Amino acid sequence: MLISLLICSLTLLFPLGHSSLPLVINTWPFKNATYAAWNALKAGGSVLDAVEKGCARCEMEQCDGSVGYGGSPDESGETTLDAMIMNGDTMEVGAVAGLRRIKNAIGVARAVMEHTDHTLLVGESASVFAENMGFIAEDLTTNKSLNIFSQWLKGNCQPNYRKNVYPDPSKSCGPYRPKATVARSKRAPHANTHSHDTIGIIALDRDGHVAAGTSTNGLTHKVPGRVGDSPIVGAGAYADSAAGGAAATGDGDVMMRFLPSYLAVELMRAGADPSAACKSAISRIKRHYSEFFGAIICANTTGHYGAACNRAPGFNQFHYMVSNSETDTPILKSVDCF
Ligand code: SD4
Repeated sequence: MLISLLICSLTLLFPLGHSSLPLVINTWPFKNATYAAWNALKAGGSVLDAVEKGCARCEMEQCDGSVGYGGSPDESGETTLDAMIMNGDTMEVGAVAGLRRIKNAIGVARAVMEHTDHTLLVGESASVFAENMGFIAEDLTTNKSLNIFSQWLKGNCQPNYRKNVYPDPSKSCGPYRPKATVARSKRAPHANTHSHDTIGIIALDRDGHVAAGTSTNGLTHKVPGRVGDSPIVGAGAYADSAAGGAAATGDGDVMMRFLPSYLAVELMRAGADPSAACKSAISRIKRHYSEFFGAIICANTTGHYGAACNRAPGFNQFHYMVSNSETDTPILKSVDCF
């Protein structure tokens, strides 16, 4: 009796048609974010609401220390945030990069989309915009981020994201001066699975409306002013209700050069299934950066989904979350990297 009631109410909420729609899929095992996005859809919210709520949950919970306040202090010790949201119906996008003092980066990204004609606001000016829109200004530093920063300073500022430079000999770190170029292969890789865990979400409703978004605090010890892939349209995420959605995670400095989310969506538009589209987007990067750290999730308009990741030292498998009308609850998925 209870089961039939449940099936009945689920059917009312999500009438049958596409068996696996609605769908929420997000990078990494950020289950509470999946719940938040899924519950937003179930409550009658839009796909944009789902993406926003999911990312915001991670920002609040500081998912893996890689999303939200108090993580990834830059070279000056400050945490800054990158986020974007895309409406696959209208192709509108709102994004922020290097956002200071505001915890709810995805909320500000949505405000950029809904209350300006712009696509991307950056740095201090993005924060002033957010404050003007009523977002609360707070210190994003925590004891944890202070500690990461001071440990790094004590270690002579290594590792960092500088290359081909000499530190000032009278100081433990910058200012830096250029030195002769060294081969790329001689540089220590700076990206690893511990410094990269951006949340990327794709949401589809039962009518096939698609939205996608991301939120991250970027890279630990990044050069202040550095913007990663996450707030860049087509790099961090992409959505088109005529084709599907994709979201990427990993070494944004490398990945953004290839617009992997855009590529994956275009491949799905051309008929590739989501797993193949994800794999092709990763392969394109791999050709140039065989050991890059990164992964991507993809979903098409019928609710089929997939993921792919590049095999890199210490990264053999990528975990992501899915919730759809078949599961009605977040399910952990994994894919072997290739
Ligand atoms: C960046 N891609 O800023 C982001 C970091 C990340 O999982 O974790 N992605 O490069």
